[in-house]
Amino acid sequence: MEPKLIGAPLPNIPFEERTEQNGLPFWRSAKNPIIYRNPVKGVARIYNSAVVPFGDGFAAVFRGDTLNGWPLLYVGFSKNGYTFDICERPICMEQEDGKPYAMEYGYDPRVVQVGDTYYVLWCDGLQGQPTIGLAETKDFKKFIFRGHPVLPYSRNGVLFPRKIGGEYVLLTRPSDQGHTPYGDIYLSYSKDLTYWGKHKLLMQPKSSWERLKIGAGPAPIETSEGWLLLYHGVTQTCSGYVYSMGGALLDRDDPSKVLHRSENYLLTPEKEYECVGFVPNVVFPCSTLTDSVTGRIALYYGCADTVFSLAFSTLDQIINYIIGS
Ligand code: BMA
Repeated sequence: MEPKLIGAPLPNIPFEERTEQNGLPFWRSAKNPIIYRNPVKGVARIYNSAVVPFGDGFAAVFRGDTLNGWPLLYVGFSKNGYTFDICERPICMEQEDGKPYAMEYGYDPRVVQVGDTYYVLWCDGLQGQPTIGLAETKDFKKFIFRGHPVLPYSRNGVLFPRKIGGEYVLLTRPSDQGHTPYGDIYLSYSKDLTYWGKHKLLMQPKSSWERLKIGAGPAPIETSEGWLLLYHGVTQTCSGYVYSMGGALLDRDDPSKVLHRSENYLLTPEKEYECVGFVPNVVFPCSTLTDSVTGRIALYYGCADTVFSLAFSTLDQIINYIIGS
């Protein structure tokens, strides 16, 4: 039986036929990078960011680094998934009591749609210390801050796109204050998105390309074979960190069970825009679009902490690779 994507059709998914024959399941867009340096006034670089279906097109929450080097979150809208109208003003959130939420910094956002609500998770500063921020929006104009699910220090907070066994499930990567030289992926559970517990270790680094640390990437994708988790893995070389992408399949009813995990990376820095930039040798996946009719998957990823790109695959190619490698 062909593996199937569980979810809605997305006939306008950005997609291009395979161009690269390198034995890996993903191939890059010929239009990469789709967002280049200095995309709007005041923003030097947009990279690790999330794109979701919205209306008859797409909405995005971008990580944008300002001209003074500070990371903030920005909204964008697109009809085709390639070109975005990006708002020049960073996102201003309000708290549940209507008062403004003073975001110290924000980076590496993920967005997941549950019903008619979009949940945004990002690396937020809690009195200066990095941890996960959670907010909700219905229209990408008004964002309501919903607190910090876990204590500092943590990064790479990613929510599953539906409750599992009556609970929301969150992936995090506990860390430290700086360029954390370690990291495993953990699961936490909540009935109400406010109180989180039952923390469990999900995965630790395994292969050489990810031996330093791993962190969840886009929101897990529900498939007939389990939850497809794409994640980043980091290795250390004598000239710095290298960020690649791995893949695993988790049990649909109990995502703490890893059914399969690829020994080899699914994407690694190869192109000049991935190898050269503000931080060289980084591919950092943060979101996917999926079309359940064709099995097509579009992956958005940041490159070298400088530009934003797209890659493509289909579910069968990814599953065969993860199970076979
Ligand atoms: C991580 C995060 C990412 C970044 C990566 C490489 O710690 O800060 O935003 O892409 O480092 O610099």
